[in-house]
Amino acid sequence: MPKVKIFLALLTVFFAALAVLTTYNGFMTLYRAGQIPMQQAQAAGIDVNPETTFSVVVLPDTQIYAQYYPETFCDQTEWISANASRLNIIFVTHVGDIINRGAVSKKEWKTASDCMGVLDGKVPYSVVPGNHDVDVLGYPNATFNAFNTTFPVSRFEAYPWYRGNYNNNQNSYQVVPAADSELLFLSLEVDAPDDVLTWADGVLKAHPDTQAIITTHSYIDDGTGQRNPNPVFRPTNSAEDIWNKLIRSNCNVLMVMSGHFHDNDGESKLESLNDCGGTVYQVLQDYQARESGGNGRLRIYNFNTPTRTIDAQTYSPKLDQYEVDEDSQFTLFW
Ligand SMILES: [Ca+2]
Repeated sequence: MPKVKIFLALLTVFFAALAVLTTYNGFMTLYRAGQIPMQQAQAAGIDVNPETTFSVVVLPDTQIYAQYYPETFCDQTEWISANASRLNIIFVTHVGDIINRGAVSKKEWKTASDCMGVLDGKVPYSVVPGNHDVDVLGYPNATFNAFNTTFPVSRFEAYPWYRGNYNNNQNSYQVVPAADSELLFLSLEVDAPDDVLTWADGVLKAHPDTQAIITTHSYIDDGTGQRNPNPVFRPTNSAEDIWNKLIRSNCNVLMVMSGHFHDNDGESKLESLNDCGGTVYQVLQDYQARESGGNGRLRIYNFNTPTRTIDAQTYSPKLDQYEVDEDSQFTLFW
């Protein structure tokens, strides 16, 4: 009898193992075929397939961390660095308002340099000035010398993905491999003046077959859900102007990332048709008005090539928590 029991026990273990293996293999087959969203695969503990999937991380306004919670700022980039391989993070784009108090705050710039420096040589990234990243807060004294000293062109120009700049590093663009293609990232200084838009137009037109993601500090207002009709702090171009003068006619622009506004909960997205009838996703993420300046919340966009989906996730490395309501976790199509 004991032999029978042992046999039955072994048989049970065998079939249980077979069931697990079959389920796992089936899951993997579907995932590799692009039939399972990346976030479900991640939840199942499966690394992404770099041939078909990749991630872009957006760092929203870090100004409150730079002033009060420097460890939260570094938590963000250390988490990105630690997960760059697992999530195949191809690029990190900071939306501006990196620091809070302008040039009086050398300590904030040091924090910004140190925390963004975690990514140096590890993950390609861009920074762009917001209205707080000026030497003296407010117009007309706004210059960006401290920004350009902290994040000079020389900090990036040796990287093959850093392709160009305008007004020092206030405006820059990068091209990175993305699965079987490439993506172009274009960062534009807050309230971009006409000469900046002329430069940006040239960059986009020089890469007509490369999809582009633009980052600029002030764009979607979460109070209205629309593009801001006014510039933030100087008499140059508003978000609506940037849409009309630059984005709508350059049909390779896929997304626009922004921060700055936090009238509601700092999250909003707007879909607009460009002049070719294609959809442009314009997304706001800014958690600075939340507890502790946002607790390090960042936005992850998981691109899946076979399904042409972009799964957005909002995550706090500090709390190890995802925000999963509909304006924080959603799927786009590209
Ligand atoms: Ca939310």
